[in-house]
Amino acid sequence: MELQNDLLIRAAKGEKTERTPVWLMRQAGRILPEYRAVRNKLSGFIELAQTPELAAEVTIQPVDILGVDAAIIFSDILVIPEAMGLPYEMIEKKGPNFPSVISSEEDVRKLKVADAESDLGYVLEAIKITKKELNGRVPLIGFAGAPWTIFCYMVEGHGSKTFSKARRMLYNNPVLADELMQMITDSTIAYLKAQIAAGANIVQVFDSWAGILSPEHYTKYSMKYISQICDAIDEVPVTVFAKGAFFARSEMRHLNCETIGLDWNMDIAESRRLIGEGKTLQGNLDPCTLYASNKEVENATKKMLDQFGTHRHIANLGHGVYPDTDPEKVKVFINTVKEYSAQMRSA
Ligand code: 1CP
Repeated sequence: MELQNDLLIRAAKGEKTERTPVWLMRQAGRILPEYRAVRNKLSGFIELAQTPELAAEVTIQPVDILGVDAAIIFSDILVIPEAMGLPYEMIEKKGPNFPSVISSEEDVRKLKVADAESDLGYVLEAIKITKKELNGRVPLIGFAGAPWTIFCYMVEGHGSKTFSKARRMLYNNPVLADELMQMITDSTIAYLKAQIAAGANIVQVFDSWAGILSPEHYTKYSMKYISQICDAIDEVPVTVFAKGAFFARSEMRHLNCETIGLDWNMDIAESRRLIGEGKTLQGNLDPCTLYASNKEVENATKKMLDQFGTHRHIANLGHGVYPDTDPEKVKVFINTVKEYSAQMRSA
């Protein structure tokens, strides 16, 4: 199936585009009343994610309602630990929780490398249905968590400001930490390849907890495994979004990936200098900008576009859209990107 709108893919590859493509991290399943209507029919997030027809429906909603240039498959990064043998639950208004966590060698022995087809078939099925229903309108983004971020949840059991249990293991049992992260990496590579085989046109690796590691540990425990993933995926473009890893930007220049995501703390010109001309940059409007007036959203978006320029940029927020954001403000952001970035090219 040929894509009618392939702006995102072309921008990722560094090709010329008529305008800057735009999508939002966490665009599905957060802000739309249409999403909540679907979700309220079910017991919760997990049931929705595991019901391929409905997962496909909420994946496509932002394309129809917001006009984004890509869909991202409705799932979560935590399906990988579950597929490895560590199930999670999603607690309403609180987030994910793992009833058991990994703290010893014995715990790691009980895990396995995920088998994408048998353990994550429901995601692959959702991708196939989504692709059919999208019918080539926009590309579909597949995704996974970076091994370090997944490790954080498997060791800590839930979200945390410091993830000090996870970081403690890097000091107290680095051999075990490496062993677990290698298993996560092998599972993730198999999973991303299966997403691509099912129809994902591009994949993104989310390293949401990159910013809590020291630069030294980041290289040793996160980049090491992200590099393996980038090297293993050659079928489609790869995006790496490492939130808070401002200290690792020059190192990211060497990753075997097409796009680097920037969070809103990262200066655009400085990032371009550090990362070089060889990569596309994605981002990076402060998600809180969308609480401002329409005029302010428009101005901030234009300023961001001016800073990135017309080449090798994918417009996005600097992290996921916040759940209480007004979808109308999201539309102002999206429409401003579309109109202003086209104008920039004809000026
Ligand atoms: O666009 C989308 O929303 C699509 C699907 C998607 C994605 C890309 C979900 C659904 N989760 C994710 C990624 C994800 N999940 C990340 C990486 C991106 C980021 O940094 O935001 C992370 C860290 C998670 C883990 C997670 N899942 C959290 C954060 C917990 C913490 O430590 O603070 C939470 C709250 C979830 C739950 C979740 N995931 C997705 C949805 C729709 C929900 C809400 C669950 C519900 O509806 O009850």
